[in-house]
Amino acid sequence: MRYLTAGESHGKQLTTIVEGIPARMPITKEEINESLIRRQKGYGRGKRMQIEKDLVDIVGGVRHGYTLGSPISMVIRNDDFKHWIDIMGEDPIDEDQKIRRVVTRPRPGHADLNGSLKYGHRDMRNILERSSARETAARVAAGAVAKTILKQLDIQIVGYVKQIAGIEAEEKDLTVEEKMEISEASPVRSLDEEAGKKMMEAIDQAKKEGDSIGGVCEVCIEGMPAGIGSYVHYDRKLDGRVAGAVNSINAFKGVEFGVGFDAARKNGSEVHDEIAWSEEKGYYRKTNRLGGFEGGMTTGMPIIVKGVMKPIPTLYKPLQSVDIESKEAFNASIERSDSCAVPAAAVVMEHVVAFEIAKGLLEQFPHDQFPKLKEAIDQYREEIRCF
Ligand code: EPS
Repeated sequence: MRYLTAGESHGKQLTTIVEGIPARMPITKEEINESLIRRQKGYGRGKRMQIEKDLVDIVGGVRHGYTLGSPISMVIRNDDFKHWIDIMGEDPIDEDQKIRRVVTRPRPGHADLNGSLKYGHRDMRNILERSSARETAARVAAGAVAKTILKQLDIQIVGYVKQIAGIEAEEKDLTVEEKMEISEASPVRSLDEEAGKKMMEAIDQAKKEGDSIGGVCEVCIEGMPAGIGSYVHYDRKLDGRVAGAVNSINAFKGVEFGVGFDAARKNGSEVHDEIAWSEEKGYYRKTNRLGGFEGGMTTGMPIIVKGVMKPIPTLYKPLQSVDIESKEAFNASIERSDSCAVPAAAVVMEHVVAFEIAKGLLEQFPHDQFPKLKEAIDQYREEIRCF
């Protein structure tokens, strides 16, 4: 199972191709659209989200509500493209025609300068159009396909916001369903209403000051059987793959599982989870400090993964940079930006994690046909319960 995305932020469309999805699995575009709509919400987003209405068009791999086993191809149109046709069109332009909105001033914290050095573009629009977080809409479409697999295998996944600008949501003992419902009703996807209000105030303050703020997102997965992933090779460790996927989201700078970085301050007896057994559940852990992974494999306990997002680097408040043509210093300022995208990033994180989890599962079981995959996983669940 793998996916590719294509498309520029102000180009015609975003395209996602997902390969390796079992045949004969029920799927609808409504499920994918639900994910795309969730990603567009969130307090702190800029004007662009008022322009876009992200809806998917499935153009391959699905027929009459079922997957065919062929690549699933999906398209999300960029409504903003109508304002950018001359600037982002694919046709060659006359030599005497002046290219508009050329970017020669790299924004600190963005891919602009490093991307230009690497690819030799002197117009940094050629970099920023693709490095834009607009691309995460296409990744959410891929993750939404993965989520339909997980859902039909009784695996639930939800992403929410743990912290914004240092304001922490209090830990609450909630089911995945409750987490889904509460985070969905919160403008900042917080499970803690009080903290959520303070997060919104912090976003208002950042906006007023022309600044941006970051935070921490968390994803929780329940229903995963133990023993998915492997310890035998670095690239088969499922927690490693999940961490890579999370860190690849635009502006993400770090990943933790369970107690995460706090493990460095604790003794082993405070970090590891004692093993127990019951007739009904089979093996289980008395606690879940390691967040559902041991030895690169799932433990059968809920998977709890956090990702930290830096403040968006596109700021109204100018930061110093250098124009690559004149080599003169200037203060970078912009016309349009989000002041906080952490709530939207929680949805993105949920979807990139869903993809890696579904991929790990499929690798371990026959998956050409969905009914056979489901049967094999049900049988494995019973085997490990009786082990
Ligand atoms: C982004 C800048 C903004 C964001 C965009 C990511 O877009 P624009 O440059 O058009 O104002 O709104 O996010 C999205 C378009 C999206 O769909 O999430 C950036 O520079 O990364």
